[in-house]
Amino acid sequence: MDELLRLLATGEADTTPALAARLHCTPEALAGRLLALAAEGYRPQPDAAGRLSLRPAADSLLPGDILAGLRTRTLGRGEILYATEMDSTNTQLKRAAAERNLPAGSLAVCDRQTAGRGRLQRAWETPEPGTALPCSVLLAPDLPPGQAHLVTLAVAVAAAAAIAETGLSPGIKWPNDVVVGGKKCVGILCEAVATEKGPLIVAGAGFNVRQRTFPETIRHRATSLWLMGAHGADRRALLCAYLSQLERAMAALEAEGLSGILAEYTARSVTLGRRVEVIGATETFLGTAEAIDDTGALWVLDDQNRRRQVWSGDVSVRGVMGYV
Ligand code: BT5
Repeated sequence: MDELLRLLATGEADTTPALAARLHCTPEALAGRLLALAAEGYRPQPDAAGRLSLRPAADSLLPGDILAGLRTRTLGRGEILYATEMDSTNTQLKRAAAERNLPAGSLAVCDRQTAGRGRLQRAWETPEPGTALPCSVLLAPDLPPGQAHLVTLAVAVAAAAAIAETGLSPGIKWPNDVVVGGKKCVGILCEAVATEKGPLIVAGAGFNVRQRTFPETIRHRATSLWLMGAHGADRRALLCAYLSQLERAMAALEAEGLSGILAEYTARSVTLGRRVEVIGATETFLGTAEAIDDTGALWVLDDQNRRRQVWSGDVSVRGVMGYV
């Protein structure tokens, strides 16, 4: 990121003469650089003492504006890849991480995805520009071998906690759908990427923020924060809250394993205690969801009274996301 922009965003900026001296440029050159930033959409403003800092516009996802709102130590503080339109933030961040040495904590974010991806080759819809928050974070989790799949549960906890900060009451449908009012508000897709530093994880989350409507095919199971009543939800504020929550949840996961986040996860669960249909690769069965263990597996008491451990697959929960 441009050094002037970084100084303005992190509140280290000063008066224009002091800034020019710090950046070793003339006041005229500094004025030109400030104009160029304004043309990109940034709004540097002086305080009473003439010290310049960024005043982010509402809902702006410009990298400098994101940096100005961060309260994290590492997440969001690597590179920030931003474009109004991307095919998929996961695809872009995976490619960049594989091609160059991106620091962990790097972020990809856009206003609109043209080829957003769900699990199992399904599509993730973010058609209207500026209403959704598709974002991906590069993580280097310090976890024992075989536990990387737990990251997705930490992402769900963090996304739900960030939404709770808007005043709504989100739930988590096992393993990683975040729902509000029984409809899906966030989809999560974590993928591994091979880098020079070894395997890292790209944690993608698509938040539905300001959509007023959804395509016919998903209307019965999708919602947005706006539709649930959070009319003031701001995508940049939500992103910054999410990154703080993700840093906290990942630290707890790394320190204590799943038990570090399990109480919070189960408190938000809309799956436990409910009738479920488990759609596996080889069979489908009905039962009641009873527990989530510290490996992240779901335990279901099936209708033949057998306790069954479910590792993956799709689980429909009665009353949630259009399943009746
Ligand atoms: C997911 O898949 O829920 C994971 C979605 C991850 C999206 C993020 S956005 C940032 C990053 N970049 C990407 O390319 N992906 C990640 P799955 O559980 O397979 O759910 C997909 C299904 O959800 C679709 O088949 C639709 O039925 C439904 N769906 C599609 N778009 C939706 C939306 N905007 N809101 C709610 N449901 C949606």
